[in-house]
Amino acid sequence: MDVKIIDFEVMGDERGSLIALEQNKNIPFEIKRVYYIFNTKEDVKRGLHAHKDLQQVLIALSGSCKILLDDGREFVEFELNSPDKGLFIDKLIWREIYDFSENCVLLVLANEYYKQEDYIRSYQEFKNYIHRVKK
Ligand code: T46
Repeated sequence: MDVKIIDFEVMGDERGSLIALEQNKNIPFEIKRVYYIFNTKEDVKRGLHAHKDLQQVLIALSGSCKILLDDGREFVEFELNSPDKGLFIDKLIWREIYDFSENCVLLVLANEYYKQEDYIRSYQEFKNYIHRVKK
């Protein structure tokens, strides 16, 4: 599955820590959009969609959450709980995000502007779509 954890270099000194994110360096694409998810209520699931083209990197700047990824063949679950780890998610992967801690701030870097038409919001439609494009 085209997903991977990226370990960011922490530039720490006696004052604390700093991480720099740079497009086409430790972020494997050109960054066109940044958004963050916070104040997520208990027992809420976010995501529940796939993207036709979008690539993203997710970073839990604070707190934690879990992410289930599904490329139509296999499932993999990650827990994000550290600001020095990013989760790269390629296009055509169904995602569900849950178990947000109260203090979770999830930063997302994306390689494209927001486009509603890039979303596949039905799981059955996702399965049909990947069957068409991947055969
Ligand atoms: C993803 C997961 C990790 C915008 O207007 N611009 C934006 O860039 C985004 C991402 C969202 N919105 C609006 C659309 C909705 O009215 O913000 C509202 C909440 O978005 P959504 O329901 O898509 O949020 P999530 O958390 O289910 O999904 C988001 C991203 O949409 C998605 O690409 O992978 O975070």
